[in-house]
Amino acid sequence: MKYEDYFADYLKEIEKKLEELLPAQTQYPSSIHEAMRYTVFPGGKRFRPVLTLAACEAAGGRIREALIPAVSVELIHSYSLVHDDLPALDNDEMRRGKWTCHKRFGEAAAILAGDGLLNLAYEVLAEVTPASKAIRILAAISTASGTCGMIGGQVVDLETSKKDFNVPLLDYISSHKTGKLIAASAVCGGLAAEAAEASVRRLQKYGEFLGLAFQLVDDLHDGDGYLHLIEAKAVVDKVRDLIAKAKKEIRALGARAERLHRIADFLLEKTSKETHALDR
Ligand code: GRG
Repeated sequence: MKYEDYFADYLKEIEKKLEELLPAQTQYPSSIHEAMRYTVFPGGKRFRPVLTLAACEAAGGRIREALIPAVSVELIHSYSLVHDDLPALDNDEMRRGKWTCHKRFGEAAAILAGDGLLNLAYEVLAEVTPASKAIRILAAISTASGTCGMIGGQVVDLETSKKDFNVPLLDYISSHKTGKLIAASAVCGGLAAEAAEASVRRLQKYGEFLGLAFQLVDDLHDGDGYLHLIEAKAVVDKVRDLIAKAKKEIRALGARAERLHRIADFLLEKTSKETHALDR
């Protein structure tokens, strides 16, 4: 079964919540709300919020308890893409088959739309109850997105010249730039379910292994990153090893973690597809 079909129920709830929480395009000042909505809809895979919902179920919670945190991580992800596409960073013109936010609305508007999405991510978390739960989720997301997380990874990536890249450094960059927010997505599901500390730690480890694997698969797709340093086969072996470790971490959560296993399997299937593409 395809990812979109297997997670159709999650995806429907995520779209509904995003639609509900993003200010209407007509809301004054409408230009920024238009740019924010342009960025979020239509979305990509919604990998991170799907992960949050699956982690919540794996920890014994109901998905409605994790919807706000799930949407919050997607908003952070969306802001990071808008800012990463800017001329000062990656200078990309296209994303998800359409103009990037700054190409469509101009640089100033894209900077502000990214800022708007980032702030909205935390604003919506204020609705989580009880407040003690909201604070733990907020701490997990903000730490993962900050300078010792996603932004830190991006900084090291920017500051490293091509000749200085090596595998340990790339592991740092990938596990921070990409892995931290993915790990936080899983952790937030556990926190939303008010899971025991041991389960939250398992979700964290699972998310870290999965997050690094996610970046490696992205590199296989783009022919970038690790592929400049090691053979494609070694990248694939590394992904397999990370996925095996991720799955092992959640074994103790039992049958409720079925969908977390499926997420890992989907990433593995994508790896096989990318490898076949490289072989051609
Ligand atoms: C905060 C200025 C600033 C930058 C943050 C992490 C980051 C830097 C930007 C994100 C851009 C990027 C290329 C990250 C690598 C992770 C990655 C593969 C992102 C694409 O995520 P997908 O595949 O995208 O989940 P969709 O389109 O499915 O949402």
